[in-house]
Amino acid sequence: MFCEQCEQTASGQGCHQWGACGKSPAVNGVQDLLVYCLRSLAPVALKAGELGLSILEVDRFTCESLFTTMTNVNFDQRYFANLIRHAIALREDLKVQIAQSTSIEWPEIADYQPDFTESLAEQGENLTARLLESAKGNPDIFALKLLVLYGAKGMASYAFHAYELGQEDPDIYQFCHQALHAVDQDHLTLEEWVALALKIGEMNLKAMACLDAGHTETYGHPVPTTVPLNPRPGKAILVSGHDIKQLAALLEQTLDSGITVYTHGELLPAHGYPQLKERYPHLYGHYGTAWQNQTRDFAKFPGPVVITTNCLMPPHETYEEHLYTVGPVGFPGIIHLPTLDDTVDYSLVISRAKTMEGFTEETEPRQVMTGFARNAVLSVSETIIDAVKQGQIRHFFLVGGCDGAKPDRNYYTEFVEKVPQDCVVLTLACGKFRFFDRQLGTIGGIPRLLDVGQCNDAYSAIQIALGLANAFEMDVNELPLSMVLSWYEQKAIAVLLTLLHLGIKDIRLGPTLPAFLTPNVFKLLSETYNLQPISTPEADLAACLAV
Ligand code: FS2
Ligand code: SF4
Repeated sequence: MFCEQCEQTASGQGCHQWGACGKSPAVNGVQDLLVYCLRSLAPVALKAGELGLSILEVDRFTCESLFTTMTNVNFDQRYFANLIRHAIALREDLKVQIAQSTSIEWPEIADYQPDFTESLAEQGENLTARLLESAKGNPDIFALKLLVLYGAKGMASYAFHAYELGQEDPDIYQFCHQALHAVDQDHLTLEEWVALALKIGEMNLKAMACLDAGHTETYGHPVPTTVPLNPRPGKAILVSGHDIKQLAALLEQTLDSGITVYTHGELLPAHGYPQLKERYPHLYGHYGTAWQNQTRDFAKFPGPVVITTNCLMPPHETYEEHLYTVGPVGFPGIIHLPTLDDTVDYSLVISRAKTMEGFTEETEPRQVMTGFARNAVLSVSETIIDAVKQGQIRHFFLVGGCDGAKPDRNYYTEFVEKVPQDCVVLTLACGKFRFFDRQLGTIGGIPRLLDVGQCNDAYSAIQIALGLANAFEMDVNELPLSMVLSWYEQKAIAVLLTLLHLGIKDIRLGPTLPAFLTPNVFKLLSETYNLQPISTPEADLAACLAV
């Protein structure tokens, strides 16, 4: 087994025996085989697109499939076996269609055929072993190939979410196939690989813009919203992951049921969407913190739990019988909810909630705020600009990104705690749960801690930065703004590439640097963008404020 795609990769050296995320070598093998089959589909899809054939199904399938191979999404071998079969079937069908208008000599990979009578996991492992062998001559190129592949997974996941909300861009799909096809190219130079990685950043910005449009056109622009952290007595359902459309579907199906719906993890920002707030009063509060604490949070929750996207951990026996997955998420033995007429049917979850105890007692009120997305922040940009000009706000920090179990992630908590009183912290994604309930007060009526949203809302944070730069009439790199980011999985890689594509400099990245980047590749990025690893909260704060 070989996997290096996330921050918790074993000993910073790659997972070779078993995934630190709980992924078995067998699941890793079928995931690798699926990615190989998507790579074999890519040149055929590109040709079909060139010929004007309809490939929307292939486009969507490719993005959803890539999403399933991301960290903490799906652990079910049978699910991957089905996707592998489907990838080959789609490819062969396209070839037949193409043959009707032209004759093509396909590259070897486009004729690859897995042997479904043998172990698919072993076949995937063998293909990855071949890829690793070929990398020995040039580790820097291999690092950039992985950067492109992992970045493409992140981009594909955003494109998938956007598609669910009715937003699609053929350019993103086409580029996704190009990026997958590139992994098989051995003639690209280092500079060309870097350019391709930055192109992922560019196309990921488009994918995130589509997703933002999907969210805001469907549910309205988020507004600042107070969210209770204390449960209220009554039957309860907990929804985790990022998928707001799935949350909305569950809310619709539980309307007038008397069941209270709580968000978990990255669904906290859902409370800020007007169309959800107004229509669904039973969308009440938030329960628990970041994904890596789910075994504790889910075990205590007195109702069923639905996971809509990453990050799923291997479930404990204390809650596995009332845990449910939807969409691309899966785990063997855990019920995957059926879809009827394009909508997930939550009746199993609802009936389970009715048989479980629910919350029985009032607890002391606690609350947090969310909903400071681009519209909310930029609508008060004049107040913000005045506060900066009058010296009330000295600096902005974007402290955002993923969370994880490693103790060195305490850096981010300490960093926020040490931010001086005359500075504002913008945050997003699940890393915020280390400090999201801190009472940091306000400056001239502006809260000092502003939750922009999920990791999926990185687009909103970028628009805030660009909007402020525009209002101040300066380059974004001249703003009194520092980005201190935490990464964990492949969406974070795609977002980092977007920030680099936008020319944003001086980003601090942690808690560790990606294991798959070689020192040479990182040096190249740091020389161009002054991308740097985090050091200590004190030293980094001082350096940011000295500029
Ligand atoms: Fe957090 Fe996990 Fe959001 Fe990442 S819930 S680390 O995959 O997507 O951020
Ligand atoms: Fe290891 Fe991360 Fe890959 Fe899981 S996803 S096997 S933890 S590198």
